[in-house]
Amino acid sequence: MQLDRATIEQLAAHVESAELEARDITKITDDFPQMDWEDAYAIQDEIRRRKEARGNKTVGLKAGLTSFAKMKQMGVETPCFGFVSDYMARPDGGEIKTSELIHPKVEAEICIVTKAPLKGPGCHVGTVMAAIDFVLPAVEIIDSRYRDFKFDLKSVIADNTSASRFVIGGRPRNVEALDLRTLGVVLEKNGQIVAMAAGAAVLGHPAAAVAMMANHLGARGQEIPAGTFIMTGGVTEAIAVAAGDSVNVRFQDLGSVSMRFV
Ligand code: OOG
Ligand code: MG
Repeated sequence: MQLDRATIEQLAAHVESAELEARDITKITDDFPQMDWEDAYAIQDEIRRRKEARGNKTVGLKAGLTSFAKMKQMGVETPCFGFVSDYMARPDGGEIKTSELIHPKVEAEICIVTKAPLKGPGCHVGTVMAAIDFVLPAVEIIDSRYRDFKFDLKSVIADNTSASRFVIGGRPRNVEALDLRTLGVVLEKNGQIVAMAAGAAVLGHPAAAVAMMANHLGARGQEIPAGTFIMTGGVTEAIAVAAGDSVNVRFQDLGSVSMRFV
């Protein structure tokens, strides 16, 4: 680690306030170029601690930048990991208030809930498949706190990987009934198809994103408990939305997820 504890806490407060007040900030690596990966995750952990201390429950984990489309869009080459809190959840078919957000984008994500703990190192697609209780679809609304949605990987990790809102919809299915690689996803905005992909867009298999997450957490002495909701990352590039937009995502075999931005 390059940053001391006081700086980690100060940066966590800085980035989290930007989230809660919906105002953008310059990316933190501009001011702390020496920041390393451990610092970045330590800032994210401190944001999580702040939210939990305030009474917000952590209700899921997320992998980000797991598809080539997303990596290309954001100019990075490595996935990253974050969490989602209870207050970020919105109902399927509901409204998302853009006044609470800076410059939201939507992403279609194949999600799982685990029925057994996953502890890296050594997790792979097989380990993950054996630990999946069921699969369900979601839309993540990401909202980078960084100006013009421009960042580097360390800054975005410190910003809890742009986590902002999420909508779970469709219907849960047993993993045996699905082929997660060929599962098709069609993203519509205002009735027009704007992006589509299949599950394999995520690291060749969405379970690979979960394996990578388990190995990442294992290296930090943590495990993914049974019963964890995990978002495996946007299958296509993220689509910008504004007040007045409607989004509907159709997931093969899993139903659809929709929302309206107001
Ligand atoms: C980082 C978060 C990416 C995903 O699913 O790829 C993410 C970002 O692009 O702002 O959640
Ligand atoms: Mg995402």
